[in-house]
Amino acid sequence: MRKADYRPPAFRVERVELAFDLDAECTRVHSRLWVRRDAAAAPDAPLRLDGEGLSLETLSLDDCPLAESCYRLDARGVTIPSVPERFVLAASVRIQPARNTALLGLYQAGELLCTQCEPEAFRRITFFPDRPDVLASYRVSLTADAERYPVLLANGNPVSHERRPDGRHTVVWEDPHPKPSYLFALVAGDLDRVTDRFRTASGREIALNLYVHPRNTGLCAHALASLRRAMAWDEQAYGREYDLDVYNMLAVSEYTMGAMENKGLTIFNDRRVLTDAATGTDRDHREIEALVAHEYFHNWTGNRITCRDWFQLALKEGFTVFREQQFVADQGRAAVRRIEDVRLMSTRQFAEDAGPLAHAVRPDAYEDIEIFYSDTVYSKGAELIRMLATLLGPERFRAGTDLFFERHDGGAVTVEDFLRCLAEAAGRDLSGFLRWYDRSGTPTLDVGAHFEPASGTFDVTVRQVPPGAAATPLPLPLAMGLLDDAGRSLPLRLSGEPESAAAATRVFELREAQTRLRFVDMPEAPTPALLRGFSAPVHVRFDYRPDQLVRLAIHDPDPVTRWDAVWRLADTAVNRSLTSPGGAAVDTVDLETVFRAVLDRHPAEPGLAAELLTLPDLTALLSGRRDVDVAALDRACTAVRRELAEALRDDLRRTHDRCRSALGTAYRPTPEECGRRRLGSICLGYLMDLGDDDALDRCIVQYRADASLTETLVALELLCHTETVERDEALAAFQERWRNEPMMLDKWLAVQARSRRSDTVQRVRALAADEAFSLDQPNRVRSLVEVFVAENPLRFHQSDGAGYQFLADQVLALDPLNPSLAAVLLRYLGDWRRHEPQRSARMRAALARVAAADLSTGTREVAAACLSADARLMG
Ligand code: HT7
Ligand code: ZN
Repeated sequence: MRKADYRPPAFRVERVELAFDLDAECTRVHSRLWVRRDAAAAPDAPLRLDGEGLSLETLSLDDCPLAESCYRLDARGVTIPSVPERFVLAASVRIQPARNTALLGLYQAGELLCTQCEPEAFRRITFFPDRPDVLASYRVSLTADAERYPVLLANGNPVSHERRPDGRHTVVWEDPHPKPSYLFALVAGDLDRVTDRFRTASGREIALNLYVHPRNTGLCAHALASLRRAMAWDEQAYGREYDLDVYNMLAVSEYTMGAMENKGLTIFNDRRVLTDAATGTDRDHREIEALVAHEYFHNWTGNRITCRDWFQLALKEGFTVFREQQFVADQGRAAVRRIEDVRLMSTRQFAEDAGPLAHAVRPDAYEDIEIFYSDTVYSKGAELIRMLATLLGPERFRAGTDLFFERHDGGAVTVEDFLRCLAEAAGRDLSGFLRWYDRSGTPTLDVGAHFEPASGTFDVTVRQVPPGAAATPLPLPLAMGLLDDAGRSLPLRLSGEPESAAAATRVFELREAQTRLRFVDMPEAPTPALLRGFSAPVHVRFDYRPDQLVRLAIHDPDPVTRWDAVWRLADTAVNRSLTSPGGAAVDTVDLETVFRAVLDRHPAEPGLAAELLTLPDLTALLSGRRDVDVAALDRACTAVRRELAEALRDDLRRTHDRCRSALGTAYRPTPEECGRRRLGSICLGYLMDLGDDDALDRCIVQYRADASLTETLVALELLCHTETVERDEALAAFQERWRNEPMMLDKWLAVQARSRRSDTVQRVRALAADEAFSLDQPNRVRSLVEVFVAENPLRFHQSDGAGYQFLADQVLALDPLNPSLAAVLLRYLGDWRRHEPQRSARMRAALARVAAADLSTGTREVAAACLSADARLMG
């Protein structure tokens, strides 16, 4: 599929009526589609409907059954060569939810039946033009056994409920808002409902329902409270109200991704929505709040206004991630969330953009769109919207989004449509910005600076080096500041500007390949804080002196700049350690200075302090390097951590104690309390690197105190790296305690998958072979296999290649069952070129073994891209 080949649909579907006879073994779907030929289409254009894995029973046009000679059925759909201008097409098909292991379309999830249709799985439910630019209103009738499936849900508002004499019942739902087929959903099962209410700004009462397995009703309060906050926030920040009478959510255990924003019926992976004080960590609470909000925000960015085609995916995902980021920031987590986002960008997304799976935010072509649900589309997509918001300023950005919502409500649109609204509302030309969407790779800003003491001028030259062969520069906002030697902000004024222009942070719009900024009134050579807040998704190359980085890390008013300075110092220390002769002490004096200052100040900002003390891990260090020996890199990293822990032992112990004692007895996931727990955990981690008895005792005490799940799991994870009896006891106790709680056993699997111990691959293999583990359960696979390959680079890349073999085996076993998840996992073998020759060859061999098998389209596409000579995905 190529972006350039887009053609509007020849036929529109104005209304859809679906009647489901639900049964796990065999479900019958009767559809009636009100179809009309598009005015611009050729009068003899045939009708083509997508359909996969459907057993067609009957097909009729305007109530006349169609003979087999009147249509052509193939593996991907049906073609009816001759149809009138307007007609009603009715079809009856059979599908088998219980046999659907791909978890796409209608599938059996434990005792439930539920759906996942994005991006192209509605065609597994019935014949339809399954593309996002065909929008219709839906009426859905669900009939099922009343005892087995007492709850029957679909999109929209409920219309009627009728009991039948045969023990079955029928519920009808009507969704008045035209929607594309990927937003269709239904749910059937024996579910409990936990309810809440929300009154919109215009005074409408909305019923909020979270449907769960009856054992989980106590785990819903946090999600519902998060939803209410998100609804209120969207009204205030974007003027967007909810538009149905009910907002239903479902928590399901068998789900490949995190959640899906089906209109009025969001479906969540249960572990991404259910929690309470006993079973949820701080991170779970934080991520649930963000995901519930994300799915809710899709109601306008994605649902009311959708994408014209799947190349525009970043339009809904990038904008929605950006809105989610803004919401979380407004919940008192601005600094920590921004650092988390920048960390993701500068490790995972930059690596993706420089590796074999690099693609534009709006790719040019794909075979299977599912593999483009990537960090580039989601996170870089969000950064592009953030740049636009920065360039326009809050008022003009809001005027632009207001115009977008007003003009395109009910439409299926493109990135160009969005940019046009912003440009019109702001009265400026944004056409150059489109290049950001259509180009892959990360630009670099090469920055030079020169201070002239006699005139008090400071010249900063910024040269943009575009990625690859691209020549035209990309327009971007550069937010910057200058600090004096004492770390105070200096007012920034350019030569020729009035005094009133001076400000501590200025945003400069860079449009040219090279920009020169001459700052005046500088009392001394300042330290430049470049790219404050990560104002653009670029690399910044500037020859910082260590004392400048220390100054920025301690004093800059922008948390991201502080964090970035720490990472630059850490990178230098690790490089020094890598090249220093074996056993020689590593010089970490600069980092020690910063860490001391951060620890001194921590009561005011524990969450930020924790982020600043978190050094780049192996994955982050890997991303900017070539010819890497992971074991050597790990030794260098560990040497730096130990040196710091040795030098700061007392401060770390004191902070660990203080953080724990400052916590209240009742669990509260507030930013302050989460910050304290995180800071305490970071300190304990450094102390455990020393491997002394005091650290081990602290860890055991923390584990046994069981004060909060966050602290207990941190202690368990740290114990898991050790060869101690306490480790075995703690793991056994945790498993026994949570024997009947799959969500908790997932956490138990994950801590073992992260273990640094040399027997981890064998352990992970044994856990994968255990009967409690099943490839049918995406959450088990993610907790064990994905955590191992994504979060344990030391053991995944162990030199004998056992980690690679394990992953290849899992992908091969998984692909026939759940190709979406198999393709996600295979990506972790993609970056073989980055490693030293021996690992590189073993990694490539594992990849080639997978590629040689008979694979699903998406997995094959990933394998081919990772092995291809030019090492790039299309786009
Ligand atoms: N829009 C949703 C994407 C999604 C998905 C994609 C492919 C396969 C399965 C999937 N489940 C959900 C999620 C979101 O961004 O909110
Ligand atoms: Zn989304």
